[in-house]
Amino acid sequence: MGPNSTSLRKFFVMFFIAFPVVITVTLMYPNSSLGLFERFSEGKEQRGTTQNVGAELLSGGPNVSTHGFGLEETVQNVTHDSFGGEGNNNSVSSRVKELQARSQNQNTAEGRTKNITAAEGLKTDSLTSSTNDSNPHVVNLDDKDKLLGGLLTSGFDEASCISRMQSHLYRKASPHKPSPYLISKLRSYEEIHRRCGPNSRSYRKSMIKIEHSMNKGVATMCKYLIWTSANGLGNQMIDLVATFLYAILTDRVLLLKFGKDKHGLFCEPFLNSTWVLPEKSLFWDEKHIETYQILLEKDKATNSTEDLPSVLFINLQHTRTDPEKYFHCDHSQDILQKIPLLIFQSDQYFVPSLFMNPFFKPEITKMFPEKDIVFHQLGRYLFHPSNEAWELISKYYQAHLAKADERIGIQIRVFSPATTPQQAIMDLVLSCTLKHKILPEVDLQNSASSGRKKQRVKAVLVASLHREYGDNLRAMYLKKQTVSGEVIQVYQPSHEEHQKSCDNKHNMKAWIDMYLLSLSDKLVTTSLSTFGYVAQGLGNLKPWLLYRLIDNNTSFPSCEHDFSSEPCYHVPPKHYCNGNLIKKFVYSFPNLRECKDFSFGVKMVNNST
Ligand SMILES: *[C@@H]1O[C@H](CO)[C@@H](O)[C@H](O)[C@H]1NC(C)=O
Ligand SMILES: *[C@@H]1O[C@H](CO)[C@@H](O)[C@H](O)[C@H]1NC(C)=O
Ligand SMILES: *[C@@H]1O[C@H](CO)[C@@H](O)[C@H](O)[C@H]1NC(C)=O
Ligand SMILES: *[C@@H]1O[C@H](CO)[C@@H](O)[C@H](O)[C@H]1NC(C)=O
Ligand SMILES: *[C@@H]1O[C@H](CO)[C@@H](O)[C@H](O)[C@H]1NC(C)=O
Ligand SMILES: *[C@@H]1O[C@H](CO)[C@@H](O)[C@H](O)[C@H]1NC(C)=O
Ligand SMILES: *[C@@H]1O[C@H](CO)[C@@H](O)[C@H](O)[C@H]1NC(C)=O
Ligand SMILES: *[C@@H]1O[C@H](CO)[C@@H](O)[C@H](O)[C@H]1NC(C)=O
Ligand SMILES: CC(=O)N[C@H]1CO[C@H](CO)[C@@H](O)[C@@H]1O
Repeated sequence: MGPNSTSLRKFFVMFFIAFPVVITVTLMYPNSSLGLFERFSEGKEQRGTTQNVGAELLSGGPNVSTHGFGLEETVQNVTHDSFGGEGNNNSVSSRVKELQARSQNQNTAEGRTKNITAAEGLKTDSLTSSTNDSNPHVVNLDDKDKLLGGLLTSGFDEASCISRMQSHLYRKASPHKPSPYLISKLRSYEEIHRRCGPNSRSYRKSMIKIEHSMNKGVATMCKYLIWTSANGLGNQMIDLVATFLYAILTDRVLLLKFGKDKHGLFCEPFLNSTWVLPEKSLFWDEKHIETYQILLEKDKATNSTEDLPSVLFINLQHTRTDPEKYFHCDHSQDILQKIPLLIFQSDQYFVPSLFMNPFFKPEITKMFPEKDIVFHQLGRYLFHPSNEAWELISKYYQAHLAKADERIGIQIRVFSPATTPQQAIMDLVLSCTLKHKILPEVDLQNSASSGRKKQRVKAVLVASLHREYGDNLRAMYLKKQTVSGEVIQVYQPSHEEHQKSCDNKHNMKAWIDMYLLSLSDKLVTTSLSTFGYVAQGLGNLKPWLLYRLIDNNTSFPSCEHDFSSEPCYHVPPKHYCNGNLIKKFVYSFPNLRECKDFSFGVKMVNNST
């Protein structure tokens, strides 16, 4: 263990004293937005949902005109548009055509060589108002950058997903190149998905076979993995990456049960196909489907894998009391491999459990020679903001963040608002950011003035359900100068007061917040928050993890710097495959390490030291 292990241990002693309190509080206030793992509670108040999100997003700081692209309008008028629907003459597709025409104009007018910085190049108007063909702001269309070093494939209709081609203009180039093996696995996955995915003949044939032999085994041309959602959007996204890795490892076609709450958030990631489970599929309904747990029991009792079902439901959710799932074990994987259709429900980043499997481990190692960037690679491969989301993200970025010298993301999640005074959280945030020089101290002698000429600007993006945190921080830096002479600008794109699930607009806001946070230079997140995990993973950022405050006791380090950008797997297996208890993960699995924000959790690291 590292030199900091003593202070770390203290940190966790505190944490686990606090732990039972969290659970008690969760039981006491089931309807507030508490919960151990980002459990999104259904907001009782629906007030916020009827507002025009676009306008709200763009009003984070100084007034910014919205160019009439409110989210309200776009979300309503998007059905399957961003999932590859065609021939839809609605406002979105016509706008996309317009954009396509413009981007072609730009390409021919400007050539492909000039430089662009996000700050200068993509002015707010470049996407929305009439584009000037002799515009000096140029898009660098080097394919290598655009395709993230080969991670993405070419051939997409660029206008259908503008973010896919523009994200590299907003994000620092990743120092982590995808390995040739990962690239080849992705290309062959795409091939399988095209061949076996919805609308293909193989899909129809295989599905008919499966549907007609639900409870008895059958061999099919193609195998499938259906993802179902659980918990909030952050949990869903980390789980989706893990599920996708499992699909690649097992040559299964990944299909998503995307409810209305997720329509219009993401582009299609797989060329010439869709990842959404067709509406007509029988498997939207999980009733009468055999479960993995029952299969395990049967297997134990009879020792035979003779009568396997052709559809199996597997729950890998985060319950700590469930019997061991043995999902990481060869024996289980041998059985699962024979079942043509698996339905997954999880809310966990279970990549480390795949790595614990001796068959998957060498594959994963070959795909990811750097083991701590699995999410960074697969997350950037899978998650591209839809055109509607991208419009809001890129405009917000250009209006507020692009011109700053440094961008700081602060994600504040209050797990137990009922017992945690706001001031205590504010103190925690300040203590962390000041101590680690993420933000400067205010100069108590001098009040704010614009004396100096060229001051360094730090833009702070606050993501929280509660607007007070952004407001307080902004007020603090408005009144006084900073000792460093830096100018601190504070923005908070959205605040919802309550977390909601099954709410499209709420998810859109959350996705925009996560994406904007991922564009930061430095990131401060709340321990255990999967929302933060997504941002850090996409952005290749090692976050400062705020202590997860549940009262106003501040006798612990306010935050710690994480050692990687990988999400934490909160509930790893507790047993070896022979049934013995795993006492110390790090000894048995040298490439796994305890998470800083949750000592029961693990994540992959490059080397075992
Ligand atoms: C910002 O907008 C508000 C109302 O939308 C208005 O009262 C205020 O004067 C505007 N401020 C600036 C600087 O334009
Ligand atoms: C879309 O609109 C164009 C003209 O605006 C029309 O020619 C075309 O048939 C329409 N397509 C659909 C699918 O409605
Ligand atoms: C692009 O801009 C960056 C930053 O200003 C600079 O370092 C780089 O050399 C420029 N590249 C070209 C091709 O001009
Ligand atoms: C286009 O850009 C040129 C050069 O910057 C400028 O002279 C012209 O007025 C611009 N036209 C429009 C419509 O913005
Ligand atoms: C994808 O579809 C387009 C249009 O049908 C086609 O031209 C292209 O070859 C396809 N790409 C692949 C890799 O199948
Ligand atoms: C199951 O198989 C193993 C080895 O194949 C054997 O040792 C064990 O006795 C069997 N158990 C049952 C219940 O048949
Ligand atoms: C927090 O501290 C204040 C004053 O120190 C105290 O009045 C309050 O009860 C404390 N709240 C909690 C939840 O411990
Ligand atoms: C804060 O927590 C520590 C460790 O549990 C405890 O020793 C201390 O008394 C607590 N302080 C307050 C004010 O509750
Ligand atoms: C811009 C646009 O097309 N808006 C339409 C969105 O859809 C509603 C009905 O669902 C229409 O009333 C709007 O005109």
